Amino acid sequence: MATKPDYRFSFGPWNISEGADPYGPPTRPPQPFDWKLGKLKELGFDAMMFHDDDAVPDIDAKSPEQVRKEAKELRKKLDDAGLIAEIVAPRLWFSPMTIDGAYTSNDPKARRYAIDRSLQCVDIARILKCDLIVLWLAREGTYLRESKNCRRSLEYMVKAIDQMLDHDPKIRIAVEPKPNEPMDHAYLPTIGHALAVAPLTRDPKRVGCLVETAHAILAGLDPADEMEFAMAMGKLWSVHLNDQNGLKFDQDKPFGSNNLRQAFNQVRVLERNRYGSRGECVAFDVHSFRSTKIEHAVDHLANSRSTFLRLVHKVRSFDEAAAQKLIADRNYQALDQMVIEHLLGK
Ligand code: XLS
Ligand code: MG
Repeated sequence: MATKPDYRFSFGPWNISEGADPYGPPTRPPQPFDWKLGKLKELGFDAMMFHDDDAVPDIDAKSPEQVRKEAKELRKKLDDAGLIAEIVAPRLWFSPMTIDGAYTSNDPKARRYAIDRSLQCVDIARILKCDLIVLWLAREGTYLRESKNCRRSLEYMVKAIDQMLDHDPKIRIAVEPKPNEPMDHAYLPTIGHALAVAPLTRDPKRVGCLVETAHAILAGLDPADEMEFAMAMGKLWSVHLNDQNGLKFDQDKPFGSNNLRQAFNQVRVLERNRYGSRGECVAFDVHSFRSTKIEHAVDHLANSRSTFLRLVHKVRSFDEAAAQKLIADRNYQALDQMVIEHLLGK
């Protein structure tokens, strides 16, 4: 059997957070970027994910020259640490310009702002030697059904993606769908929607997707199936592994925290499709529980990675031949128990 890829791991600066929620203030002091980078290295991760304003804080207040200068300084910092930038994502949901949406806002000035900022994000990615832009389309949806038009919104999103593709012939775009929150309904809620956009763009082979576990669960879908559907099309360019306990606020729990069997099945599809062998990273989009003390502020990241690696071992030691026999005999009762026993271990 061919050797399976070793995995490269990443997380973003926002994954070391301060514990604030809509009902209460932070519970941990903020940590500077260099501290986070140091922890990433210390924990044995290989790459960092960035929003444009993680790379260049306060980006809207800076001149294009200043933005480029700071991006170059960051690149040096990453080079010196032997780390890479996995993705860069335009944070289009924070600005007062995007209150009513970014690419799909009803205000043409807001749409222009969103596109300009996205093109600048592509420039930053190029400086960071990164060719993957992630689009979490947080505000591309509606609070009120009658306020927007789905067909027109789709055209706006395609137009925005086309401009990014034009701006840099090497850049690839991975859409990260989420069905709701902050919007009532998002225009690209699932992987099927995200991938249906690709052929509408001017370079479909450069448009793919990123599956986040919690987002698939919030859409009522199975994250492993979402991942394998995308991989069947050669379109899964990153994953945000985490966990989510049913249909409630976005929890970003540690990987495997809520449903170990669902986590096992995600690792299983990644393994059998040789995810990672084309340079894809395994990213954890996880957050600490609000109750976490500062001395444990990165444990959720270390734990997610460790659970992932344990599950890789579980996948590789699963008796596939025995499973196939049970499948041929339609004995799913025994197959079910076999999976449970395997996860429980000796
Ligand atoms: C949403 C994330 C978000 C994207 C990248 O799940 O936390 O930041 O992953 O933009
Ligand atoms: Mg995410």
